[in-house]
Amino acid sequence: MNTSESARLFAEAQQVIPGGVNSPVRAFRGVGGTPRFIASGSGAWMTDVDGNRYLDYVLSWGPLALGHAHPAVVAALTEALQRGTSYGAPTKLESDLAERIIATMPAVEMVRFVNSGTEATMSALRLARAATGRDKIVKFSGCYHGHADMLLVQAGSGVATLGLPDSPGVPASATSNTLTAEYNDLTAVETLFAHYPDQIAAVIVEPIAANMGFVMPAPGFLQGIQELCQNRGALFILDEVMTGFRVAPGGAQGDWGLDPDITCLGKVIGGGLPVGAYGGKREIMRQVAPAGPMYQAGTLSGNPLAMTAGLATLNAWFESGVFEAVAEQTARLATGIQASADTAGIPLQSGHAGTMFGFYFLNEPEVAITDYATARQHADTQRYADFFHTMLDQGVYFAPSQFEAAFMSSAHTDADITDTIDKAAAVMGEMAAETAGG
Ligand code: KE4
Repeated sequence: MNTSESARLFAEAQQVIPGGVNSPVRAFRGVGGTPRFIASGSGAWMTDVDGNRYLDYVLSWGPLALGHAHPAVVAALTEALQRGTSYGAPTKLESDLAERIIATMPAVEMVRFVNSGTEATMSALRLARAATGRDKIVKFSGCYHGHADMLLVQAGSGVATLGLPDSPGVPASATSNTLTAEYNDLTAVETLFAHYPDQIAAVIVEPIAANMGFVMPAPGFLQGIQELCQNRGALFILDEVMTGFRVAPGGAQGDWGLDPDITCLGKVIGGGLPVGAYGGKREIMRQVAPAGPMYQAGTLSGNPLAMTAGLATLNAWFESGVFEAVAEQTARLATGIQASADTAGIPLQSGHAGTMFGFYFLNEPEVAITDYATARQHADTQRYADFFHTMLDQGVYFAPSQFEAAFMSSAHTDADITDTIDKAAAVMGEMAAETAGG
């Protein structure tokens, strides 16, 4: 596959942008090789600057539920653009999208829009601290909630991909109130509450740990956190930036009967434009300025183009049968990849929920990845990298990191899924032959 233009542009970009990218995981450091510079996207496909086409299972890390350049999104944005790009004043669009989210997410009664998932979680934690008068927060190793100082502790996603020991530049004072536990370890959370009585403002958790790969919550884990928070006077913050509208139309909270005090959203609700949101119980959200004293602001928050793209995306996403069809495709692909590995005798652990999925190549059979410690211990990152590049060279684009999830769109076809499974089965077969050959 010719990638000379990507290589040239990457060399140029590294002279003017740190690492040549504007978000670390894009640099392919988790898998090696040259990141592909993308020229365009259409439907389920992207085309790079060398003219290579890729079936896209990253979908901008989740936002593109409808795939690239969906006609309804393009038409809505084209029309909105004629009226300008930003007003710095309220618009009906913001209320429309807020009402759409409130109508769908059971625990959300009021919403504030921001410009990224990072802003959403950072603001949610400030709100929890304001609402409780407490300072400590609990997060889970390997979970990623954006790059706010207090959350860059044992973070997932790009931090995990690069194997960074957290981040320089984050002063101890910024993380001294951040407590961590292993994902799926409810006892550890109970211990923290016992050790820090009346000091924990909130527990923030991803409903699915999809920034360390793809780890499902153990039965009772999320409900247990919710009950602990309720009983100990802390707020339960569900970070649905990735899972919201992807795990189920009403998010993980809708599907799994959760009742978080605050929900963080992003990605799909912006349809590929910069957006984030935090929302929750009315009496909590009313503490946010200017209704209340907790300050948070943003020049482009609720931007009319982002609101337009989000509304157009959710309108199409909620058309009858669309979500269910994409969820079926997701299940077929995830189970197809698993079956291919099982047939070839390649140790692999896959998971899927709604329209998102993931898989780990394992460094030994019969082990289970249930948290960040076991992910670091048992994920075979070299084999993932080999799989990634072999598939990429055949025009299939998975995440350039073992510690990321994958996504499906309504633009992917049955033939796309079948072709991906066939290609994956061939790669697994080659891996098995190499292993047998010594
Ligand atoms: P952003 O600030 O990147 O919009 O959102 C941060 C965030 C918060 N919460 C969850 C659960 C998230 O998954 C994210 C961001 N996700 C990563 C992908 N794993 C963003 C990709 C990137 O950093 O380039």
